[in-house]
Amino acid sequence: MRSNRVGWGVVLTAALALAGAAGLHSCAGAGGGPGADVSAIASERGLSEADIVAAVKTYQPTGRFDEYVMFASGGHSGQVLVIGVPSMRLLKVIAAFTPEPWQGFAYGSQEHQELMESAMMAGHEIKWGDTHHPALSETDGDYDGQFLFINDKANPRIAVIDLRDFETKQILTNPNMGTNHGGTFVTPNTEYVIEGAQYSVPLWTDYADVDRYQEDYRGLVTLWKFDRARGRVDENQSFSIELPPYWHDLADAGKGPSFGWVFLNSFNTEMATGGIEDGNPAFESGVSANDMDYMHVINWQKAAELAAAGRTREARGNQVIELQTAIDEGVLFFIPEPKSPHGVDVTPDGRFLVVSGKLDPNVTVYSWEKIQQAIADGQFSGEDAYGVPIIDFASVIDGQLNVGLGPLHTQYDDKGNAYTSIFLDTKVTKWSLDPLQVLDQIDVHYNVGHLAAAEGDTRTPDGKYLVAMNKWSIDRFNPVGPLLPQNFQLIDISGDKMQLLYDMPIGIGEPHYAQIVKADKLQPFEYYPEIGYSPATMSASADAVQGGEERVERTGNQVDVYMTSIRSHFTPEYIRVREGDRVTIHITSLEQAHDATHGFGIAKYNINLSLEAGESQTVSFVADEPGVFPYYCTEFCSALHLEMTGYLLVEPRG
Ligand code: RUQ
Ligand code: CUA
Repeated sequence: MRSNRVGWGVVLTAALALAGAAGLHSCAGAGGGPGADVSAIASERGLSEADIVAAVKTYQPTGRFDEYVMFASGGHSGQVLVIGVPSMRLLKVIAAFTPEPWQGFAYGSQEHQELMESAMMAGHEIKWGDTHHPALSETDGDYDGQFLFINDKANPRIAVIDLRDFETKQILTNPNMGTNHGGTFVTPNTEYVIEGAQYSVPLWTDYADVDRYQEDYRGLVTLWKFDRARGRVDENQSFSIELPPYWHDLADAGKGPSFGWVFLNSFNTEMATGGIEDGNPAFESGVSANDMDYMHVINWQKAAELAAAGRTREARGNQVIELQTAIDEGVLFFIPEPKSPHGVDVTPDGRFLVVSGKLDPNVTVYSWEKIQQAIADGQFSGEDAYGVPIIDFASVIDGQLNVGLGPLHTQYDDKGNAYTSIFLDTKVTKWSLDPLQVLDQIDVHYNVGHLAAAEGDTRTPDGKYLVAMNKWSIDRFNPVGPLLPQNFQLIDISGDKMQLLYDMPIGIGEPHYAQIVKADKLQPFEYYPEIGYSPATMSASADAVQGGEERVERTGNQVDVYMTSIRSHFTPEYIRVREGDRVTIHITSLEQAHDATHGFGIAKYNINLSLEAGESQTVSFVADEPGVFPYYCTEFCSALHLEMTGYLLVEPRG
């Protein structure tokens, strides 16, 4: 049994001082019961001094809100996780790409059916996504709390989520990519949402074998024009830029002095095509043969002008600036970067870019001033096989710093420091930008991917908290079979030394990146602002049903049911139809109370809606199975919730 009897005086003093500061009463014996004596409990549970401090820093008494909210991707669950910081309580899983029954997402409503149809790719309705990088909308380089974007790497798509109701409003498909990864990132006023491809595929022809790789395969970056007033991307004003057939990784948008530019990492500049079965080098060695890959430096403002002027070529319905045009017009430049990079992270002041090459122990800091100068002077050290000018590496480097083996991704605090995740050493390294030096390191458990610091990729980071998003958890939690949760570790970065505060298991998918926003920037609805509101349009629904207007209308074999829900009944309570009828239920929640949600599930018909207060939805189906099917409210909404039910009666034909 572990015990730590050292330093109890200090701990108790600290705990009591904190309790006192919070205006609470806390003293041994007060109120009696086993909860009263902190030192006895800590000693019995084998908690160290650091454990108690960590507990005091993260515990939220009931009813107290977190200071920050983290939006984390859900990996191949296809969703977005919403987590309170510092308590690390899971607040919500937003259905982004994958059907989700609790939210009634894609379980029968016409609105979601239309969304899923708009999100089809290659003729398939896709029931999953691989979400990697969430991006909060920004104003002047700071999160504004209005919208969230997220990519689906697997099926190159982007989802637009409105943070008034935390629901997905739009899914954009990219017909010219095989997969994406350099997304989503936004420009500083959310002018554009950036989506970079990952694995190159043929661009101008529908099919080409890999032996035509260098001729026909291409990389691509798409800039989706965001219309903030509509809360939607405007596809007609969006465009792409053709890139050489390298593979592309993460991106970031410049800000401050580097406003107007996008930086995009690449790997496989070798253009290896794998095929070990044909005697070629395997992908993993072929794509990392060279010491350097190319950071892509892209002038998006110039590109937008070209697109507006029609200097594009159409590919599968999208406008694409051809590679040669991008070169001729000074839209695209390369700078060598240590091979197989992951993150490229612009510093808060926009003056430097930090790149981590996973196979190099250094972070490389590029100076935007020097890059700009090299471009202005036309100082290039050569060009790649496609004619893209290459800026000399040594001339634009501010410095390199050894931060450990396998650096991946960097975030910033409010004191001029940077934090880099170190995958192979399974650590986080804290370092200062000026002078370039390592300040601290902390072990994480295990194999950290991205980091997210409080507002840590904005113009004004907050410091305070950092979350290490670890891929493996191994021995951190109770065993749950061979598939284990990922491990989010909350780290206090307010002092000189980083302190580990909390481990949060993530038992749904594998998150990649996250962003942490000050909670008071979010202004979500408490309920939909009027009865009969459609989340699909964020306006009053033409299908809304007011109380007293409930009815059933039949035209031939079309049956329209105008239904309402309010604690604790559906009106009507019977839906009588005949086998083969097309049944359309227009259903409105008459509630206007905070948290008064009703579900609407129909047995055996694979239908379940979530009707938040004031919401209107429509569900339409063919009553193809005769019989008696109860419908009921799937939310425990009231004492008479079990009684909130009705019958769908489908009379057999003939
Ligand atoms: S990724 S760590 Cu898309 Cu960076 Cu996974
Ligand atoms: Cu409404 Cu349960």
